[in-house]
Amino acid sequence: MTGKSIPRVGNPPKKATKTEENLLLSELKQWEIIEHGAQGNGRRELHRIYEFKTFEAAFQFMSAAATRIISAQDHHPRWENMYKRVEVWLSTFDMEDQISDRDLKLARSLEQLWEELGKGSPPQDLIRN
Ligand code: HBI
Repeated sequence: MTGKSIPRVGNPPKKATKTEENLLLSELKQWEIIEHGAQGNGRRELHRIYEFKTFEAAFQFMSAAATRIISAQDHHPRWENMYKRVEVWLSTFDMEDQISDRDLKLARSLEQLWEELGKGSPPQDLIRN
């Protein structure tokens, strides 16, 4: 590694406004905002749990998200896969773990991918031995 920081793709992140956050929550009903820290000045994250019919469907979603969305947007989720479930938390670490426009965009993109892949259905091309 040369030690140089990788230049960010696109414009620097902008802190999401309350209006922008509320619009997203009204559009994407499965998402919520988690606030850490007592006085509300701690980390804030968008949060969503995806439930799939099979592990393969869950893994296909993560793989497709990684190659089609996350790398292209240069914005990375904190996510956990447990069997048929993928739990996602989005915040911007370049902005002390606040919610930015990048998080809003990624949430919308993940939701679109969820729809495209059949809302949890198993992958079509899976051949069970
Ligand atoms: N992903 N969630 C998140 N937050 C960031 O601040 C962030 C990222 N992916 C890439 C990125 N920042 C780049 O700015 C740095 O890797 C250089």
